[in-house]
Amino acid sequence: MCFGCSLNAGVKALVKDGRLLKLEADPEHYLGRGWLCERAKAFIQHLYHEDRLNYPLKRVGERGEGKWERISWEQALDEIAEKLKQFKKKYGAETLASIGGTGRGHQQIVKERFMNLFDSPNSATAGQWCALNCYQIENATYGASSRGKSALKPAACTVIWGQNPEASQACLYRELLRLKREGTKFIVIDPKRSESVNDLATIWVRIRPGTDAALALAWLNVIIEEELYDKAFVDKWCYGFDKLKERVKEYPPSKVAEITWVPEETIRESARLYATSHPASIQWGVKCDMQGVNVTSLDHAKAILRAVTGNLDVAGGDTLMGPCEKANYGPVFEYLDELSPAQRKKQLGADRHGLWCLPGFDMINEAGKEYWWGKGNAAGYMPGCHTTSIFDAILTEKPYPVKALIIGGDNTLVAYPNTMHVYQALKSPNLELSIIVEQWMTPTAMLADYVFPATNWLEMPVMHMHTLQGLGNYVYIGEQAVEPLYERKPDYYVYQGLGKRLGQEKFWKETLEDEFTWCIQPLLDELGYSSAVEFAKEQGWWFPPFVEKRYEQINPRTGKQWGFATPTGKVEICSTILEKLGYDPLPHFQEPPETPISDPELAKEYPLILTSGSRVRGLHHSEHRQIQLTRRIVTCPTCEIHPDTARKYDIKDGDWVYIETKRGRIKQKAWVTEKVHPQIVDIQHAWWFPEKDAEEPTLYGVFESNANVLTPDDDKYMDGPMGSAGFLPYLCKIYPVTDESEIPC
Ligand SMILES: Nc1nc2c(c(=O)[nH]1)N[C@H]1C(S)=C(S)[C@@H](COP(=O)(O)OP(=O)(O)OC[C@H]3O[C@@H](n4cnc5c(=O)[nH]c(N)nc54)[C@H](O)[C@@H]3O)O[C@H]1N2
Ligand SMILES: Nc1nc2c(c(=O)[nH]1)N[C@H]1C(S)=C(S)[C@@H](COP(=O)(O)OP(=O)(O)OC[C@H]3O[C@@H](n4cnc5c(=O)[nH]c(N)nc54)[C@H](O)[C@@H]3O)O[C@H]1N2
Ligand SMILES: [Mo]
Repeated sequence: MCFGCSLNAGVKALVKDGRLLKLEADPEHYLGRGWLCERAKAFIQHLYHEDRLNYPLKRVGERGEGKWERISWEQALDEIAEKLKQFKKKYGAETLASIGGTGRGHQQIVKERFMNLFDSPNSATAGQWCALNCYQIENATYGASSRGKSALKPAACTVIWGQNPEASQACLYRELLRLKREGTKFIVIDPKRSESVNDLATIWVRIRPGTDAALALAWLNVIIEEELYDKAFVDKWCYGFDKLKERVKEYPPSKVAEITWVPEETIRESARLYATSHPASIQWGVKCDMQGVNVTSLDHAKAILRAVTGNLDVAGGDTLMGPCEKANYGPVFEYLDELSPAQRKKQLGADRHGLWCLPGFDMINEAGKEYWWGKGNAAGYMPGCHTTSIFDAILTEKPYPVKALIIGGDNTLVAYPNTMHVYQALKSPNLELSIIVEQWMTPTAMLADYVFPATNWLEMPVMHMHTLQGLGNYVYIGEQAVEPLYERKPDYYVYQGLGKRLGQEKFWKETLEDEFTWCIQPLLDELGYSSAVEFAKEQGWWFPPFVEKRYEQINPRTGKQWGFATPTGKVEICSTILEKLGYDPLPHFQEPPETPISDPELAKEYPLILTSGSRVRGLHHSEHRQIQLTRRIVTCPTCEIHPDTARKYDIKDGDWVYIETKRGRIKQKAWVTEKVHPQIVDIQHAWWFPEKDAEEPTLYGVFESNANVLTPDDDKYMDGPMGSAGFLPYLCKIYPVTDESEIPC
């Protein structure tokens, strides 16, 4: 089961005498069906690469100086546990915070368990910038996530919204191409003529970056005005439709055409195509979760679109998943109940971003507790603290100091907005202890005090994070292919090792395999397997039978119709949870804070619109820069510029250019292409250069081409309820790099 991204395609590993010889697609696996992407195949180089971290390291010089001493796991765990014990007594448990990245397996949830048992509410994750926004808002709206597997029946119309699956979901993309051939119509909403626009779009909605919430509201305007909605479903199962009806009057297509750059007729035509096709689905795309101040509104509006058109929980539409009945998932697995009431109140950012933090989570969980078999609702990783509040707390010591930090599976310096802010926090003497669990030395790891070497997915058993966290109703486990090399271990043993030294003995099992077995014990009992490892060998995955329109069925626990796992039992078009938290209960659109419209003065100096982070096939965020096979595909950081714009600024294809915002400047290589709009510059994210000097001031060139040198992280640019970042849109200018010595690679 490949962990190169969170799709987890089926892989066959050929191993001889304990050595991995070959990776190839598993032809029988439902995902990929015999096809494997370039990155997956390259994991053989990842496993044996000479730069992998193999032993625990302790810093002996200054942070960033690159002076390390190799120590044993025992010594590292003993020393850290002792320090944490003292910190807890001296400063309080809340002064330990943790950060995680694109969780793909167990690493995030075991860190969260450790934090709960340590009694700190301050666990943060990259999910803050990613899909967890959508999960949480959908949970608030209809009590589950609508990212179910709807492959059971093809959709008549699929909306690809802020997503380019050609690059980001390569092993599924061929399915979409097949559906297209078989008649599914695609609406692709993207400012750029992406590969997915080219290959799939029946209608390309070429939108101005960051204005999608206005488009969604205009779609609702058309659908309601033209009575294209499902009246029976709305009457029986929706709460607050009348208020929505009033709200969408503020968003007529004529007005929204001006906001979004999408012609009025295209708005109407696309809304009609979506609403009159049955079944229809709206895919998740991360660029909807990155639109700063509009994230909650946009994700809420998309959820409402699914509901009012009658596409919720129907085959081929957007099926609702919920967590896995046969698993001890999420809140149970991470012992959330052990976090004490007094400590819960101290969560960083909860006062400002209530839906993301514990207050919102508690309301969602309360509404879903009985519904989901008494085990509650989960949006994975949740409830997290607000991520950037950690850096503020380190630097300002307000509302209290953060003294210790554990980072696991995350390259914070490149992935999180406002690199300089992250850098200052990680370097700050206020931060007395800094730990990272990593597979490689990275710019972020260079600033840690202790580094633990982590295995990759070939060296450990792997369980899909959806199963573990309660994000999905299925079970999905992959076998270990080889023994861990050197002294690498799965992340589990860091948290278990610390936990055992800090009085958490009874909550940790002997091995990671035992934890997996416990997690899916109810399923194993039913199927007659003795362990998760046996299940992985014999079967690998399990899906519950698909029940269409669960809300109409009778719930055997209550004898009544299931309805939805929300406070009203209905789809909350007007969200009682948002209202209670003091936010607008209905979606709205706000002009993003840094555009030619909201800041015309700044636009005089920075006339172009910046977007960042479109996925590319050869790379996964900041990973794989060391690996020959993948680095050959994407050799250096690249930005996309329209030919007219290139001409205007005297830039030729292949030239290195500066991209500058009011916060800083970076360099990338220009790809002059008509894919992008003349007013937009689209840059790659997460760049650093393992081939460069590790030590400061170079720090692997982390400030040279990294998109997040250009992005801010203060609340002005963030979503209210969720605190999600705006990775777009910003104002920028571009100009050629003239000094050759400035070119980074
Ligand atoms: N190869 C590869 N695959 C990956 C990853 C990777 O790094 N590399 N990362 C994984 C992760 S964690 C994630 S979150 C997913 C994300 O993958 P996707 O959901 O596919 O998202 P992106 O590739 O970020 O962006 C997709 C499209 O959004 C468009 N876009 C930019 N701004 C806007 C806007 O304002 N509105 C709209 N409607 N569209 C806009 C871009 O032009 C781009 O074509 O990919 C996953 N898969
Ligand atoms: N400007 C801009 N910024 C973005 C985005 C964007 O589109 N634009 N996208 C955002 C999104 S959606 C996301 S999800 C984040 C991704 O942010 P990150 O998750 O920080 O990105 P990765 O580069 O995947 O970093 C993962 C790190 O974990 C390590 N790793 C991998 N597997 C394991 C493991 O099993 N254990 C441990 N301990 N370590 C492991 C890798 O070596 C790597 O250094 O970036 C966000 N940042
Ligand atoms: Mo992501």
